[in-house]
Amino acid sequence: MFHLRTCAAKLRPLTASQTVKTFSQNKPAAIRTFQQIRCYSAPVAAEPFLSGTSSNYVEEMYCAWLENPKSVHKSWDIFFRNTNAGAPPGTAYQSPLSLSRSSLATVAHAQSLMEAQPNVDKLVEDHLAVQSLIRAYQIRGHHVAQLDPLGILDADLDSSVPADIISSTDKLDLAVFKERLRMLTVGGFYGLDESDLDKVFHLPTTTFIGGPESALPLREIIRRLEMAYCQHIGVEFMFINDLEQCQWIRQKFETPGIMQFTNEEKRTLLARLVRSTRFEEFLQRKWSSEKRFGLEGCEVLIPALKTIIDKSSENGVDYVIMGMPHRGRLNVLANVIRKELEQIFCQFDSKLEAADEGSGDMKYHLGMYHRRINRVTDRNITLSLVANPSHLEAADPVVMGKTKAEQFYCGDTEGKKVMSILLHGDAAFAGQGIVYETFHLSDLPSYTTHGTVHVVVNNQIGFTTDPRMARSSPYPTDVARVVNAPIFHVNSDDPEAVMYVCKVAAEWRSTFHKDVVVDLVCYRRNGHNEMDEPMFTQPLMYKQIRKQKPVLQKYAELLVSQGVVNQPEYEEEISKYDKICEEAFTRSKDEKILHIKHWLDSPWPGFFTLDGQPRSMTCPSTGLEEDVLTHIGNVASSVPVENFTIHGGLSRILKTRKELVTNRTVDWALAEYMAFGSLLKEGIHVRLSGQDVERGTFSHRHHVLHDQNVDKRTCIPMNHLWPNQAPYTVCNSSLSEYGVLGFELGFAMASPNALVLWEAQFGDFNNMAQCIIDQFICPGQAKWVRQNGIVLLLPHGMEGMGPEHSSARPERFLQMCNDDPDVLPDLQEDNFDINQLYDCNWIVVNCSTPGNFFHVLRRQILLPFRKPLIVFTPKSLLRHPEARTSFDEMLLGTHFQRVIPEDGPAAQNPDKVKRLLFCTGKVYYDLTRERKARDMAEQVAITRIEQLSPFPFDLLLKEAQKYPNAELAWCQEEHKNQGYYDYVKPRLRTTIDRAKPVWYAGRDPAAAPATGNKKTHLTELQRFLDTAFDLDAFKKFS
Ligand SMILES: Cc1ncc(C[n+]2csc(CCOP(=O)(O)OP(=O)(O)O)c2C)c(N)n1
Repeated sequence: MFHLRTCAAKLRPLTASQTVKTFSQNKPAAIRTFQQIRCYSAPVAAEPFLSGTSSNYVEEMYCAWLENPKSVHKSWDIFFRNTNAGAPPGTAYQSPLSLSRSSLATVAHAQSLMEAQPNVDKLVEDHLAVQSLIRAYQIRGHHVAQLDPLGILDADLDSSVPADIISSTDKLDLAVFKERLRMLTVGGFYGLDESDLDKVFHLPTTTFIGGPESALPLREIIRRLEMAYCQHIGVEFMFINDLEQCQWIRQKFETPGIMQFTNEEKRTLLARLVRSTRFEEFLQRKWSSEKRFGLEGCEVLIPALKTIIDKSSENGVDYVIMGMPHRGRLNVLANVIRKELEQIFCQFDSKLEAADEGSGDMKYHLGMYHRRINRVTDRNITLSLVANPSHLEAADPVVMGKTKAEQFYCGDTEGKKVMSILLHGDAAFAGQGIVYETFHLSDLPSYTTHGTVHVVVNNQIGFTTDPRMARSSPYPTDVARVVNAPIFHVNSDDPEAVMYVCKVAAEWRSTFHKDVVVDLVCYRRNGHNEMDEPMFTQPLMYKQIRKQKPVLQKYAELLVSQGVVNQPEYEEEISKYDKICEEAFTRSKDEKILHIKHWLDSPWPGFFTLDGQPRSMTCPSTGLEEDVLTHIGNVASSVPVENFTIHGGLSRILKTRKELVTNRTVDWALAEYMAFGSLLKEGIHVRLSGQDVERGTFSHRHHVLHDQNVDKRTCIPMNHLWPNQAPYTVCNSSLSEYGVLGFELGFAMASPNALVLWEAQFGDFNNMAQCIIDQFICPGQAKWVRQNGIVLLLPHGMEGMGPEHSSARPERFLQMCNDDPDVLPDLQEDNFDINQLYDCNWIVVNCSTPGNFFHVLRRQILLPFRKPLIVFTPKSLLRHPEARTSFDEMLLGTHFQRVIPEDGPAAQNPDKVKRLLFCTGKVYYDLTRERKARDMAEQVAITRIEQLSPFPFDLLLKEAQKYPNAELAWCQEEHKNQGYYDYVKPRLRTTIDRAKPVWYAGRDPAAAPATGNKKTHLTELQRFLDTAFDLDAFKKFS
């Protein structure tokens, strides 16, 4: 009644024609509008038979009548006409004089029953009861669907049958069924009588169970609902708040006889099951003591994925990017992606050596990329399986990011050509928060991939843990409900039901471009891996599993009994595939060496030589012509569109920028602008993503201007730089570090010709994305031979803001660098600096000037290879008057400075220098201020290490040698057990062959990154500055 009351209060009664007009005018926005106009005239609302539950039913009738008065029963037509004409409550209903809509005998029977019905209340109530019953099945039918192939577990962890569903869990037991019906009918839930079972009821427009019929006897209604919702498919969709989408799903599952397969399709399905099953059996025969995380118990996964791919290919998709965990990975590689079997088999040969770098345990983690013809559609299709760590679900956002990039670079703005499929285990899908974070990216404009098909291998166990101990939600898939994704649970021992839901899932994606979940409820025939004993922990389940006939055998028997195949044909199919495996096995023995580069998920054709080497080992100047700098500066300080009103505060910021450009200098924001803008000119796509990056957390960037007078009107000046420039993407992200960094990493995988940056709101939040950093960014190339040039911008610095916003944890990034602290490399080597970069696992910098920041960003793209770049970015330096760079240091011929040497009076008379302080980043400005205050410019030299890793041994050796009489000290503002000290000290000692000590000036060790007390912060700062400039400070230790 809520709708009725509120709408009736708000709206005056409309005539039928008025209302119809309103409805049809609103048609294009049908779904939302539908709900908005869901209102009756006041007299209807006052009808005595309208109660809470009846209102939905009558609303629906009313809406149908508005669209087409003939679509509803004559009695309703008269009723609505009368109420709209102002008939007083209780008088609008008239028994129909003639009911001529259907020629069906059943309907005629129903009509005669209706006409004979003296009591209109009873008529409405009975219809409402039937309506409620239908809705109950649509909402809760999946709870009683027969989903578990073992028949011992309830997929929703609940053995009870919802109170408003007539089915019993044991449908064969007629007595139970009758009892339940009796409870729900006679004086029970629905108020129907058992005799009503043969009465015919008009079907509402929200069901398709009637097929061509608009009315059915109750008994048949129940039977059809049972068929649609309570067999081997459980459809969860009624939470979707879009009527069109709900109708679409109802139509797909309720329409009688819709689940039909041709004999050809059945034979293809059988052949695919043969491959899936026999592949695992082959591996088991050949390597019985190897772990392979086999698919036994969910062999149907292979035909399921192939069906999704076939259907998507039919709908225009030509590139599918997949992510998956361990379970069945080899089978997917072999039978879905079609990796050569010998390449897979030779992974089991522990004696084979790898031709290239890459760590072990590869066969469950390596990726793959393969272009081929889809045999069903005869269209080209590219399949890519993204390499992943064992951290379950971590690859989800990476797959999404790569998919988005591939869509972006081929101009596929609606996801019609490129799509992603993500596979999950049930325990991981329910347990890992990254699943939720990834779902939340699915509908954001700069992150959407226009629908992912999720397939859950729901073997109802996680290693040894029972689902009842592993999740609090009924299904492992409930997380998908937050984005209104329909969820199709299906019993995996019914291959045809599986194929059907996979077809529907693929159609859903290509129709609505939204996520969808297929939950393959299955079992795991062996232990977690083949070496594992499952009976320790799941004895009864595994007793049942031992009795379970493999799905291939069951399906083959079914098809033989149906005459679709005969036994010899089936056996022939098996021996054909076994032979393929055997031959590949023989060939695999000829493989002498493993080529991990054959397992790349994202090859970059053209970027490397054919051998996979960089095309050169040099890096050109990262400087620019002056007119380019000036042009970018002018655009950055203007509003490049007409009639666009910006905020007054922003006008002042742009004015200051303009002054900087006039004075040929840049601050931090302008330096970034110059780097991005110039790369765009060179055809390099730039994408900056992260929380509030558009404006910049510290309000310094302002890459998106907002018209102060027109809602949502924005302008991105960076996209107005040059006529044929590459596009610039800047996007505020969802509040997820794990998800968004993973996404950007995936985006950066797709092409080497893009600068992809992720900025943390504050650097310390990078720990929320630790898994992406530890498992992908740091070791990605070493594990998977895959380069990636992602840039992490991590605001860092001790500004007295307390422990929560100070440290981006440089110590962690530095601790994971692969250079040896104790070995001095060959400094005479040609291109020493580039070689060092090529060998490192990532580059870590802390720039002290905007100009150097500009150079390092440009170098990232001008290098002939790709490495992740970690940049500790400043906060106070963004506005520091001394943190400025002249155009002169950014012109052609200039480079990124790995080290900025002292260039003041100390450098003029180096012999007189008593102390050489090494530092990095913003503390430099504190040090120079203090040195000036103490008038020690001749005694103390200060050298900045801008590139921390790879460590600039060569340049620092020169610096150390330049000041022969100076003590060496490392100065940092971070606590001693944090920051850079532990990384820098041994390397500096190696640089000078341990000839001198390297002293420390900085904060004491501490548990927290910073004090929460501003005064203590300043006291600590002063204390370490005192140490840095007290030339006797270290005497007591020497
Ligand atoms: C993030 C993470 N935590 C723990 C593990 C260890 N682990 C490997 S498989 C597994 C069970 C996974 O169960 P499920 O997701 O249901 O997949 P299944 O193995 O049953 O296919 C666990 C806990 C892991 N790989 N990743």
